[in-house]
Amino acid sequence: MTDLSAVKAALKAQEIETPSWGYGNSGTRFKVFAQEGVPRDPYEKIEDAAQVHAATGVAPRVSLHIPWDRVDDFAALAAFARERGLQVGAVNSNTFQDDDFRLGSVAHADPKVRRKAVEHLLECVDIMDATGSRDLKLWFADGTNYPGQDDITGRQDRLAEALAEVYARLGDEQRMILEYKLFEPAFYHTDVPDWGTSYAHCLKLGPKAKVVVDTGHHAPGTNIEFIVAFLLREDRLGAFDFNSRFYADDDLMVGSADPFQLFRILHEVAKNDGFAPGRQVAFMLDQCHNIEGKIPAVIRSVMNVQEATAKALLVDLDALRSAQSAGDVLGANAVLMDAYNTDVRPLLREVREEQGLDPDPLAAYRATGWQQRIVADRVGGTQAGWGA
Ligand code: AOS
Ligand code: ZN
Ligand code: ZN
Repeated sequence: MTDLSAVKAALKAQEIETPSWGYGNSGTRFKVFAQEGVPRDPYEKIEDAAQVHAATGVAPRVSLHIPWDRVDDFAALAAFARERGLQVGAVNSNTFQDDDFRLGSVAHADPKVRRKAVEHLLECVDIMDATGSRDLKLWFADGTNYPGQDDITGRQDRLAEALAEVYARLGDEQRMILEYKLFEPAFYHTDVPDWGTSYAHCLKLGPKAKVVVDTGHHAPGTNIEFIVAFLLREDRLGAFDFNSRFYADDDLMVGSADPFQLFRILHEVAKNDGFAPGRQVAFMLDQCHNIEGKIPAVIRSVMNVQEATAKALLVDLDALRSAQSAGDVLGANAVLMDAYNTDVRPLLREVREEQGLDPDPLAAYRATGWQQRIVADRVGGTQAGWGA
């Protein structure tokens, strides 16, 4: 039997990190639809993230992205966040939006370009020092478009050298978390295309280097929960970038395309003790809300993670293990499906009430009037967006 009070305690202790860029305008290469009330600077993004935390109670951290969130005084930005009950989460680097990085950044053939990329990553660690952030989150767009364009192994050597220099700069409590992605923007080969490549680099670097699993970064049909189970077993799962995809890196709301996959992933997390604070797995969103309202979409995403987590925590692990050891294929599968098919919404409403929160976070947000206020107040200036 599952212990319901332990499930509730785990749900109350869960922390989901939201991305600063999720509050800004975003789009596709076809069109960015500007929305009213969108933040004009990093301070306003933090104000919006604070609304998500106030409504849900489980979103106390916001990831920054440099240079999109560059400010003069990062310590002041972190203090502004703390005054609103938030901490600065991961610092995301950007080595993909500068003309110098056309042929790559840390894996580029030209040492001058590599130097520029490494200096940017080192600056991100300075920002971590100033904000108290624990995680340097690295995603590299590096790769090639055509066979023969560059030397694949040479690029691995350059990548490894750059990572080692940045790793050596990390403080004792800081980590480097390395994200992989199958393709895009490079279309022939990518320098960190899969979890195995990321894992191999992390192993060489040391224990402060861990892998980031972005749920939108795999080939169709990839068994993501296997990757999660493997990385947890090796203590190399650093973080999730949660989002949903139908085709490629769609960055849609987590749990919207395939809630069953999210449940299977979180079941592996629960079974392998990945929710324990000591495991230091960061549960981040990496999403872009191109056509839907941004703050409500982030709230909905947080709720989707909570629902999948609740179902994963409800799996009767004793019953599952005895069915597994008895070779009871259908019985074991039924244990999992029983948990997945449970309507956990009443349980989550109860959990929120026990935390002194509104049982309906979206209604709670609507009742604040924040949306009307930002639409009225945030006029003028340039609205922040993905890439701005
Ligand atoms: C890119 O595809 C990756 O998912 C990155 O994690 C992320 O979207 C980026 O760092 C935000 O710029
Ligand atoms: Zn990502
Ligand atoms: Zn992505």
